[in-house]
Amino acid sequence: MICIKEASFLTSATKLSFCPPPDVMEVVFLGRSNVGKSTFINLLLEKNLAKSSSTPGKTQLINFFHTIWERKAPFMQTATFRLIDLPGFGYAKVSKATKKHWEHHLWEFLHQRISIKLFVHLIDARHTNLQADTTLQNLLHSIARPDQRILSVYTKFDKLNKNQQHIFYQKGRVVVSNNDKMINKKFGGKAKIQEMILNGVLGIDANRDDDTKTHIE
Ligand SMILES: Nc1nc2c(ncn2[C@@H]2O[C@H](COP(=O)(O)OP(=O)(O)OP(=O)(O)O)[C@@H](O)[C@H]2O)c(=O)[nH]1
Ligand SMILES: [Mg+2]
Repeated sequence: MICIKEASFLTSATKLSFCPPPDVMEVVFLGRSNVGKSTFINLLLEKNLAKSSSTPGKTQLINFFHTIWERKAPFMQTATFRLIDLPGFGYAKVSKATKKHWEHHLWEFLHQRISIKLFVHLIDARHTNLQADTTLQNLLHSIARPDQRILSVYTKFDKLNKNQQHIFYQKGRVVVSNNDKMINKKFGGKAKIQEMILNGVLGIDANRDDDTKTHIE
């Protein structure tokens, strides 16, 4: 059982040089625009901190949130880390040059930021084979250091029919229905996702015998 002891907005940055010093562990949320990054952060933190919108391109800055998480069982453990909400990629209503500039900027950010312990890649459960997601996945695997973890989370699970949902369960994928303010009970609910995030930050690896450990890709 995890308790979010503190969760607050820290700062926004327009570029790498404006980010706070990388002196605290961080989790970064990545994915296409409108996939549900900001909504997912709010769900995890049980608070409306990250701005979400039905219009793609809502998040335009690198937003940092300060958090303190506490695990009560099987032993007491407290962890302080930041969550980073990024603008989505693939947002069409900006110029190609702006897009290119941002992608370069993002790549630089992900590669150089030594405080990142966990990359959370959000993928729309209805569109699992998009080139943009494959490219990001490959990129993350190519840059991840041994102390960094990658977790794929499939959003908008509520939009799938029962048969489609069954396939996700069979594959053991991490699924969420952000809009319900809950994560499917059959999957393990919000508590399980919070466990995965905390384990990922702390570098506790997957173990098939214990389904509260992070599924590392
Ligand atoms: N049905 C459903 N809607 C969702 C889910 N997650 C997010 N949404 C909705 O999708 C829209 C986009 O959510 P955001 O959290 O703003 O998405 P984002 O990835 O932060 O978008 P950008 O900031 O543009 O990159 C909002 O209208 C959310 O309510 C989900 O799991 N299911
Ligand atoms: Mg957002």
